[in-house]
Amino acid sequence: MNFNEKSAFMEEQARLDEFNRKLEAGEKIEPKDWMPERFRKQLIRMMSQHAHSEIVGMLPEGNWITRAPSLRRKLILLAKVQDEAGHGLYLYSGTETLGVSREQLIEDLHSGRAKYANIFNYPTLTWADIPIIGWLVDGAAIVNQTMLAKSSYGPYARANLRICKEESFHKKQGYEAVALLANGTPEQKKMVQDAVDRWWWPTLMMFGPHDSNSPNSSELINWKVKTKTNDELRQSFVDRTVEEAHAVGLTIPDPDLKFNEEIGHWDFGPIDFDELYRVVNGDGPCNKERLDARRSAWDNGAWVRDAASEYARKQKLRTIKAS
Ligand code: BYC
Repeated sequence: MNFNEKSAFMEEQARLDEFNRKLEAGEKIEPKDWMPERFRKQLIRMMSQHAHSEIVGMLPEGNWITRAPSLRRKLILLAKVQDEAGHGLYLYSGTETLGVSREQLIEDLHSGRAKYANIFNYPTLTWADIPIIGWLVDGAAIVNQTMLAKSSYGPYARANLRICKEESFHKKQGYEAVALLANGTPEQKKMVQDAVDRWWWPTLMMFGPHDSNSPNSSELINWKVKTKTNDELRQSFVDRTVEEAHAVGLTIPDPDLKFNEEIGHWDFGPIDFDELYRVVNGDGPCNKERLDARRSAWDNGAWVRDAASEYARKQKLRTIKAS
């Protein structure tokens, strides 16, 4: 090693030591801080998948805005779907701090290269699916994102903190509407139980594969991007949700569900991870419909993006002329 190589190596080592010191001390890594390339890549992967999930997640619910059963429910649903768009924007902005452009991320989604949460590839068949998404899907997201709000990457942690505040309203409105249906007419009870039966297992899949099959977890946990494992979070979701289901007289569609007195947790049956991988890799009930809807929204919105950038260009020219 010559002198230049040796000093470059020592500089790199000093940067890595500082990065590790910050993680160890519980300090956040910020966009201008040095970070290992692999850390940056892992964050881009995870944050962009999260951003895509929020945006694609607007579609199954958006589908019911015109058919909400009352003005109150329509207002709530409109506000919720709009919140999800906002979450996508915080997360795309956060991902851009890592040096990747939003256009590239959107292109990855539209070309089918990027992943997004499995759950949004299932159809919303009846009105009861909307409260169930609020209760189960947003409920699962809160468990996961409360942990991510403590993530070691500053912009991701702050985005999740804000998202969780809104998600907690989403879950509450969902559970309130679920409770109403569960205590309603026999038809309403049947409709909401059918929705629980269809959404329960895909919701458990949202937490990802078991820890023993999760290739990214240990690295993310070492870097404190994730502070809990997929299985720990899934168990915490099951424990709180089973109690909520029983409180309103709903049944969880799992014959193996049983409270384990010894460990103080609910044991549950095996998850069909083949289904998770099938859906994530493009073969779910609605993958094609979701991507088609995203692409056509992007194409139809081209004139808005053009008008906005032309306006910004003219404003800039005016400012230059005035100065
Ligand atoms: N869906 O090594 P693993 C919302 C992939 S939206 C799809 O355990 P990791 C809402 C995984 O990406 C909130 N793919 O990965 C919006 C990886 O593939 P690659 C959505 C999944 O990263 C609108 C491979 O499987 N929340 O709340 O350690 C309306 C191996 O997995 C899934 C987030 O996005 C899945 N479920 O852990 C209503 C949270 N699971 O990339 C509500 C942010 C696994 O290596 N993300 N995969 O090819 C995370 O917390 C983590 O990335 C995961 C996976 C827990 C999802």
